Order: sequence, then C-alpha cells, then structure tokens
Amino acid sequence: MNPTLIKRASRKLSLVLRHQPEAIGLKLDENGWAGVEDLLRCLAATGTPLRREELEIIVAENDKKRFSFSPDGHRIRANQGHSITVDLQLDPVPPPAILYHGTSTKAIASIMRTGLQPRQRQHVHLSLDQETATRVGQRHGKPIILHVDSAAMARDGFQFYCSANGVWLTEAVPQKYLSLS
Ligand code: HQG
Repeated sequence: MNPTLIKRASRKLSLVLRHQPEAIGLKLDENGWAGVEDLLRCLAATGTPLRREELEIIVAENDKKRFSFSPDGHRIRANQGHSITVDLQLDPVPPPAILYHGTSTKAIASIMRTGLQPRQRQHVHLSLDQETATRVGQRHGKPIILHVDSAAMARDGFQFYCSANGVWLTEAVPQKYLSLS
C-alpha cells in the first residue's frame, strides 16, 4: 500500500475512532469499539473506501500502534487519545518512578500554575522516555520536557494506566509533582 494512502487513512481513523465517529455516521460502543464491517461501510459511504486487508495493514504498520482489533477481529478501536468519553477498561498499574511530558515552551507558565490538565482528551499523556516526550512536545512548538514524579503521585493515591500501545495515562498532574530538567 502506498505510504501516503496509509497516512491519510490513518488520520481519518484517528479522527473517527477518537474524536468524531458521527463525521462518517459511525457509532462506537461505551468501550470505544466500532464494528469493522460498520467502519468499512461508513468509510466507503463518505468517500474513503478501504478493504479489510488494507485496514489490517494500516493497523499493523501504524507508527504509534494507535489502533487494535478485538481478539475475534470483528471490532476495532483507538488505543488512546480519545476526546469523546469511552471506558477503555484499563487496569490501574504501578508507574515507573519517573515519567516525562513533552510540551511547548509557550505552555510552561500555565502548566506550572495549574498542573497538567487533560485538555481536550480524557487523560494526560505521559512518556516513558525523554526522546518520545520530545517528539510529543514538538507537535506544539519548541519542545520542553517536564519530569513527573510518578512514584510520589502513586504513593499519594493517583492512578496510572498504560495503553495497549505503551502510552502512560493519568487524570491530571498537580504542579507539585512536576519539575523541569
Ligand atoms: C498542554 C499524540 C497549558 C499539554 C502524542 C499539551 C501523545 C497545558 C496540550 C498524545 C496544560 C494538549 C497526546 C495547562 C496541559 N496549561 N497547557 N494547565 N495542561 N497542557 O495533543 O500530551 O499522534 O491533547 O502540555 O504522541 O501533546 O495523536 O496532548 O501540549 O501521545 O497518537 O496541552 O497525542 O499521539 O495537547 O499529546 P494534546 P499531548 P497521537
């Protein structure tokens, strides 16, 4: 499959599986799943025809493993990043001692006042390493990395989740757990 087509289809999947399923007339269940047949039908009806085999390639080759099929292969969902309310049924897990959040320099003053907020998404997204956090921050401008004292947060009762594609998630990070490198 042509890499440009894969990228374009992947963007569309992110849009409809995380943010606006109604844009193609699709319905997600409460856990964020869409029926694969429904998805392909809705995509075709709105000008993005895709075959099942192509969808499988997109899911397998997606650079961040953003999507998963259900074990029986009949359903598909985004692994994280939703703005619509879905219950991914992730179990809380103990986090590594330090996690990282990449953001842009222009957001720092506000973050240091009010902590990290999920903004449009369901969770604050945290990275396991600084390289990943830098790539996340670059999407917003000049990147800057915040260190999150996740060990202290866990001791204080905050819950952490790890998505199927290895992104660490938590509800919010109060300012006192944040430091600049
Ligand atoms: C910032 C990508 C001001 C926050 C990535 C971020 C990730 C605040 C922005 C995933 C703030 C939200 C998520 C506060 C947070 N004041 N700014 N109090 N609290 N912010 O895109 O973490 O390619 O919703 O620092 O790889 O950048 O989509 O979150 O800059 O995993 O799969 O508000 O998206 O993955 O931006 O990225 P986002 P994010 P995908």
